[in-house]
Amino acid sequence: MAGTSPAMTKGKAMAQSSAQTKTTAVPNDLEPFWMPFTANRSFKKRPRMIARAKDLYYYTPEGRPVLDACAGLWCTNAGHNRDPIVAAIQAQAAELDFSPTFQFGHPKAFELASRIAALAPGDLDHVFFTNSGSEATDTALKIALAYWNVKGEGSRTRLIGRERGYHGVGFGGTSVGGMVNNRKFFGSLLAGVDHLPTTYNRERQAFTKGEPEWGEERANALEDLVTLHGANTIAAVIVEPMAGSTGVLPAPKGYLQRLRAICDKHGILLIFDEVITGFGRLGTAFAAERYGVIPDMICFAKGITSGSVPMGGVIARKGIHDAFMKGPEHVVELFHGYTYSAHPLACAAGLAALDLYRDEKLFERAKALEPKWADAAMSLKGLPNVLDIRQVGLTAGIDLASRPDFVGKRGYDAMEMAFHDVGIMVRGIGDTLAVTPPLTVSEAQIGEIFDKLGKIIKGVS
Ligand code: PXG
Repeated sequence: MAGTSPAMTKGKAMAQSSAQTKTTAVPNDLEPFWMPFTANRSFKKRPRMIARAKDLYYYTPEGRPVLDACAGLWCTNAGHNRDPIVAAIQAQAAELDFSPTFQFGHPKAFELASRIAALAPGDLDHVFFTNSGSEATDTALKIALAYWNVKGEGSRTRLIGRERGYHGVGFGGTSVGGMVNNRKFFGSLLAGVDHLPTTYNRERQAFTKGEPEWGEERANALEDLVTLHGANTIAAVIVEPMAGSTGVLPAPKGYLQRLRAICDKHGILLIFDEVITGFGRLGTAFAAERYGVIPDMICFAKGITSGSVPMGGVIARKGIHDAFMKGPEHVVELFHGYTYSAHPLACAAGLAALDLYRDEKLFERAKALEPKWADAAMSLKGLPNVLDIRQVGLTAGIDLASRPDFVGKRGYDAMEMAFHDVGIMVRGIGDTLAVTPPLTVSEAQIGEIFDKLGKIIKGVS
């Protein structure tokens, strides 16, 4: 188990105390930074400022510890500022800061691609690197469209997402995404897509641990879209095996299997967006493994470097990659890529993170902790305003009743109170609280997380 050897405990204690005792100056002018996905005016009136981190803890500029129950933004799966990752980034910066991966290469890019391919299921064996999850989903959608072109089926142009899905903020990901606030201002470029219905149904599944029994048949909506549009116009379906950004919506039992079967029947590509579920979040390297379903492409990001350096990517099945490998050999096969695809610092961080996941058996650890985590999450049932609790892997979503005045206000109040008064970071997504700690979380910390959440939920009642 991570963090149990005496040497590590001592090292940890030293690192934590230096993180705690240090103080950091905060700039006077907070105005110029237009913060992403943030209520800027509220934040700047009462900032939630973070200066340092180690393992499960953030530290404010004054050195106050804040328990990170979110793994950053679902990304620091190995915990914060892990020594081997820090050392790998430092060494890489000193050795090779940048080299292009357009027409040139550096060794760690190939090494990392091999390591990721080895973790992926079935014949998903080629990795295209990006710098974020948004770029990963846009890349997968573009590969899907290009694939049908090179296969001579250029009429397959329609992309299908799902209501309450989140696939980042590029135009492709926004188009297939299913969150109204992320779409409603950006209408004109969001054409040529359709959406499956959400699988969430509170009446049928409230307070279910893990995958709900109800909802498999929601996959049949894909058959309806095939009837409406014709299979030969549909390029791909993209879904998150567990919808994270809309508050932890686990796939119903059998749903992903049924989606795979319908895609196979009609020759439609199936893309799993595993930006959150990849790298151990659900107790396996990828959620595809948990469900025994092999998609045609997997999008990843976040956990690949344990959040330390931006990186994302797409893992494609051999047949998809190979379809592009034809024509004159000096010609570029896919006109797509980013200056920083497979950036050396990200590759070094990725290799070090994968070593940690393997050496500390963190995916297995997440799996072993899941029953305890699920019980702890469900212990909040019955507290004021708790309408539903969902859980899968090391994630939990807690729906609170909205305040009568404003939707999202109770969730916002809870996040503020958590940070300022209780010393824990939780995500407020509207009135849903999402918790998803590093996979190194201890059983005692699981207890602490849900104890603190209980206090917060009572505090905002
Ligand atoms: N796909 C999925 C499934 C995601 O969760 C992205 C794509 C986009 O990744 P980038 O790296 O471009 O942000 C994400 C991102 C939240 C939250 O609290 C979730 C994400 C990002 C920010 C906040 O729900 N996921």
